[in-house]
Amino acid sequence: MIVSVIGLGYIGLPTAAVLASNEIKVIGVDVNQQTIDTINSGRIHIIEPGLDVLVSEALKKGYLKAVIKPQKADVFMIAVPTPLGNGNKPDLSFVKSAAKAIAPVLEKGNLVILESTSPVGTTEKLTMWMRDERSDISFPEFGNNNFLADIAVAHCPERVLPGKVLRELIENNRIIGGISDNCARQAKDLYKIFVHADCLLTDSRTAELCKLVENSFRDVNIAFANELSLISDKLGVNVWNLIKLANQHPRVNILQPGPGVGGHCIAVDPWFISDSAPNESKLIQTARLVNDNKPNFVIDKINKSVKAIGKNRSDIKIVCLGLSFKPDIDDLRESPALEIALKIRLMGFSELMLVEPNISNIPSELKHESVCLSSFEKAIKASDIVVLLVDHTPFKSIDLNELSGKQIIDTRGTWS
Ligand code: SAJ
Repeated sequence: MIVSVIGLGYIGLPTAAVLASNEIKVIGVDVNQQTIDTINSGRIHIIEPGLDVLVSEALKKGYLKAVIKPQKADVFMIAVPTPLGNGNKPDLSFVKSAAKAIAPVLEKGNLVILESTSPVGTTEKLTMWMRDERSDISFPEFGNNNFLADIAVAHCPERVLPGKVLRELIENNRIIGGISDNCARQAKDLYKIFVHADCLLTDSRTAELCKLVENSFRDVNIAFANELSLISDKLGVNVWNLIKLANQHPRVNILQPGPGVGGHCIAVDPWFISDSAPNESKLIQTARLVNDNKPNFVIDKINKSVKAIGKNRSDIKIVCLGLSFKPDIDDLRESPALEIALKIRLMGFSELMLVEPNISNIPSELKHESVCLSSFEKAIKASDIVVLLVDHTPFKSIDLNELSGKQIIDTRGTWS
C-alpha cells in the first residue's frame, strides 16, 4: 500500500513519519520546494520533539520520500492549511488546490481523507472539486449509503497538541466521518495501522463540526476564565486564588486566564462555526471577542503601572517575559504575547527588553532601537515594569525578592 500525504506541515509531516515508521510506503507532497529538499535530506523544517529522528529513519529505510507533484497512491491524506480569510471567513483555497492536484492521479479503489480542520460541508466540497475533474470515475454522495462509489472520501480531523504530536497521533481517539458509511469504514482500516485508541465512525458533517466544537469548547472556557480575571481585578480579588478555590467544587473546573488566546487553532476554529451559523452561535462569538480583547486589558494595566511610577515613559524600562503563544514552545503564530509586545513597542518606553528563551532573533516586526533580546536575570534587574506574558518554565524559578519595588503584571498567575 502507498499513502500520499498532501501538505507536509505541523500535521502532515508527523502523520507521514508515523505511517512510514509502521513500514507503510509514504509519498509526501508539498508545494514548497525548500520543504521537500529539507525532508529528502533527512531533516525537518518544523520544531516537534522526536520528529527529526522519525523522519531521518523513514528516509534511510526508504519508506518516505517528498515530491512536489502528487503521484499515484492508494490513499491520499490531505493536511493543508485552512486559515481565516477576510472578515473571519474560512479560506478553503488550499483544500481546493489539493483536490485539483490529486484528481488527475486518482484511480478506482482510492481513498481520500481530509485531515485539515474544516467548516461543515468541506468534505462534500472536496468530493465535488475532484468529481469536476474526473467524470470517468464515481464519487460518493453524502447520505447515500447504498451507492458504492469508485473513490471513498472521509474526514478525520487532526486533534494533536503541538509539542506532543507524536504521542497524541497514536494515543488519541479518532473521529472518522465518511461521506458514506462505507467511506468511514475504509478510512478506519487505515487509521487502525497506527492509532492505538478508538476510531469512532460517523458522517463527514458531524466529524467536521466535532473538531470545531472541541476547540470552541476550550475557547469559551478560557473566555470564562479571562472574564473572571476582569471581574476580579475590578473587585480587588486575586483571580488565581478564586479559581483554585472554586475548582474545589466537584463539578467546577475553570481554566486559567491569560493575556489572550493564541495559536492557529483555538483562536481560529470558532469563527468557522460562527460563519456557518451566525445567529445561532452568539456565545461562541462573544467568547472570541472576550479573548481577543484581553491584550487591551494588559495594556491598560501597563498604563496604570506607568502612573504609579510617576515618571515619563521615556524614563521607564519595561520587560516582556515570553512571546510565544503558549509555554515552552517557539511558535509565535497568533500569539497574544507578541501582539502585546508590539503595542508596548509603540508606547515610547526608554527600553523594551524581550526575554524569550526559545528564539534567538528579535521578530522583524519588533525590531527597533529601543528593543533588545535579553537574558532573564539581566532584564529583571534593569526593569521598572515586568510583564509576564508566557509561563515558560525558567520564569517560574525566580526568587520573588528580586521583583520587589517593581511594577509586576503577571498575566499567567505564575508568581501569584
Ligand atoms: N490557554 C489559556 N488558558 C488555559 C489554556 C490555554 O489562556 O487554561 C491559551 C494558551 O496560552 C494558548 C491557547 O490558549 O494561547 C491555546 O493553547 P492550547 O494548549 O489550549 O491549545 P493548542 O492551540 O496548542 O491546541 C489545540 C488543542 N485542542 C484542544 O485542546 C481542544 C489540540 O488538541 C488541537 O489538535 C489543536 O488545538 C488543533 O490543531 O486544532
